[in-house]
Formats: sequence, structure tokens, C-alpha cells
Amino acid sequence: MVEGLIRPGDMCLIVEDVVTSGSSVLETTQVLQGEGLKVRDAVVLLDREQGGSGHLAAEGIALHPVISISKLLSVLVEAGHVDASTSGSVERFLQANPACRPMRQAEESLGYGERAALPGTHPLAARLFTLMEEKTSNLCVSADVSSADELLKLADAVGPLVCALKTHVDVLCDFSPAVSVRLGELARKHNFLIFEDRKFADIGNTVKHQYEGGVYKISSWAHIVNAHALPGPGVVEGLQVVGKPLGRGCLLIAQMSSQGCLATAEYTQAVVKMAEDYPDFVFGFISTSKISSKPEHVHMTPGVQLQNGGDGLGQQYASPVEVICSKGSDVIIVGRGILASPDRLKAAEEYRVAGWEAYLRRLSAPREPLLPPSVTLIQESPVSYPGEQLLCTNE
Ligand code: 5BU
Repeated sequence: MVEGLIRPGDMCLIVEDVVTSGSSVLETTQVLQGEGLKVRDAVVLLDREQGGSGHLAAEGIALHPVISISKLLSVLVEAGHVDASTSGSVERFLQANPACRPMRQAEESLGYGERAALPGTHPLAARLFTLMEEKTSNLCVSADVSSADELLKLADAVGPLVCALKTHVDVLCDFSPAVSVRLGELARKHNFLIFEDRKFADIGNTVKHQYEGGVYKISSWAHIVNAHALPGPGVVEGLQVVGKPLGRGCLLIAQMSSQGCLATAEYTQAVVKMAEDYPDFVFGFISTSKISSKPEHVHMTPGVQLQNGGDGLGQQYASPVEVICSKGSDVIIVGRGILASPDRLKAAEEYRVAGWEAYLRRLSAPREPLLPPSVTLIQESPVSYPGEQLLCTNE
């Protein structure tokens, strides 16, 4: 893969034209490290500011861009070559589309069952991964219905096909404690987890009470809840006080499926860091793609339908193949794709099969490129530092 004289132990500077996710630089780094070379810095002409610098920093590589996309845009706008509205739409696109964190090949090829057995996997994540393998399902049905009777009938019908059932308990017009007891019985009968999509987003003390008390007493029946990281670590700490002793788990919302979502690449990375700080309670993310390189983390993605498009109120849909294969997520969350169908059971089975086949496809054919383009070491330049080499790559 590497042309040129290799002196193990030498420091190698990577030179790249454009960085988006940083995957090309990382793949090249792995090849160079395999040859005994050290990599600490990469010079790039253009940083597209979609998370590459953060991803590289996480792997110990400092990115030195000649220019960033936002600076480039402002220069072009000032010079009258690009108008302000084009510049604005480019900026919005970049913010809404943080690049996936590049995955090492070994991470992509681990199955759910193997991830269940990893020593760092949270017990609830292990239970979820295990039942996914047993039931051959990475489908979570979003049970967005308004009556308790309809919720329980739906849970009983689709229960055998799902790994989790997601609820919005505050949408029910007739909730009573008996409903949560019955839902728990159905979860045991059909071996699925209950995920209350409560999206906690307040100070620690308040979320603690919202989770444990009130009418719904969510902590007493929901195996999984989710929370926005926006308030800072206190939100997790407040929930953890209640949920950890009960063996519950939490997903942090790192990205949303809705159009114009304000989560930037930096925000998403900060959410990943927060999850890493609370491994006893946070076991994964709600995200539109795989954002953590830890195979112990579960990624669950809403906004899934077999047909692409939206709902006219900001929801954006991706297909099971896009979500599981291309974006590397683990669980598809499907609401109206199933609920709006005249035959909900048949639709749920279609989504189960689509999600599982996408997973099998991901396992058998990891994403390209597996190897970086061949690289050439540029050595012995007139102004060189002892032991330093330059490397050019093509992303
Ligand atoms: P749909 O009918 O498949 O569009 O329902 C999606 C569900 O997932 C619905 O309950 C939303 O509240 C939930 N959701 C979402 O759509 N997007 C998000 O980013 C998050 C939750 Br977080």
C-alpha cells in the first residue's frame, strides 16, 4: 500500500485535499501505523466542518486546514461570487448533515450477539442485543396511538416481531396504572423492551421527579427512556438516581430526524462524550446514524419508512437499508409506516424483514472503501526535518 522508503518510527505528516468525516485520513493512518510509522498531524486544504476534525482529534490526530468551508463561503460572498442565500443554504446543509464517525473494519463486522457479550456492554443493551438475535428483529414499533385498548392490542399483535415497543404515554387519553402493568405482562410474554419516548430535558432534580412520579410513574414500567443532553450532565445524573437501581437504561438524543434539527456535529460529539461518562446508565443514542465507535453502544433511529419522503410537518424518512446499512444504526423505529397500514401486522413483518436483511447485508458486506487509496511517501524534500516525511492521499 505504501510506496517509498519506510523507516519504522518515523513521523509522517498526512496531506489531504478535503476532509469531511476524516475517514480517508484515518484509514491511511491505520495503514501507516501497520508499517511502524507514527502519525500525529494532517494538513488539509479544505475542512468541510462536518465533524472530521473532532473524529480525528478523538484518534489523536490534529487537523490543520488551510481554509474552512465557512471561511471560504464568506470570502466568496464578499467577492460577489456566491449570493447570501446560497451561502446560507450550504451552511444549513452542513449543519444538518454531520458526517458519520468513521468506523474501523472490526467494529462494523460485529454482530448483535457478539456485542451483547462484550465486557463493557450495559446489561440492558446486552438484553436488547440478545433478544434481537433470538427474534431476528431490529424493529422497534412506535406505538403512537391514543387509547389504552389500542395500545395493548397493538403490543400483543406486533410483540412477537419487535425488539422494543416505543410509547408516548402522554398521548393516551385513558392511561391508568393498570395499563402499564398489562404492558409489562405483554413485554414479558413476547420478550420485548418498553421504551418510553419521554425526551427528558430539564434540570436533574426536575427530571428525577418526572421519571419517578406524577401520573405515569415511568420508571416503574419503562425499561428504556431517552433524554436531551442540552441541559448538561445533570439531566443524566437526575435520571440515573432513579433508573440505575431498577436496572433501567437511557438513550441520549444526539440527532433528530426532523428537518432543520439544530444539532450540529460538535453537539453530537459532545453527546457521545456525555454517554461515555455515564456507562452505568446511558447505553446508546437516538441518532440518524452511527455516531459512537464503541460497539457496546446501541443506536436507534426514528424517521424510517420503506418509502422516502416526509409528513409535511418536518419528519424526514429514510429506508431501513439506508439506516442500517449505509448509516450503521442498529434499530429502526417505525410508527406510521406500520400504523397507517390497513394490515398493521403484515406491515410490521415487512419492516422486520427489511431491517433484518439490511443488518445481514451490513455484516456480510462492510461499507466501502475498505482500504485507502495507495499512498506515496514524499521524502528528502529540500526543506525537511530529520525523521519527518510527507504523505499524499486521495479521499
Ligand atoms: P413516524 O410515524 O414513524 O414518523 O413516528 C416516529 C416516532 O419517533 C414518533 O413517535 C416521534 O415522536 C419519534 N421521534 C422521531 O420521529 N424523531 C426523532 O428525532 C425522535 C423521536 Br428523538
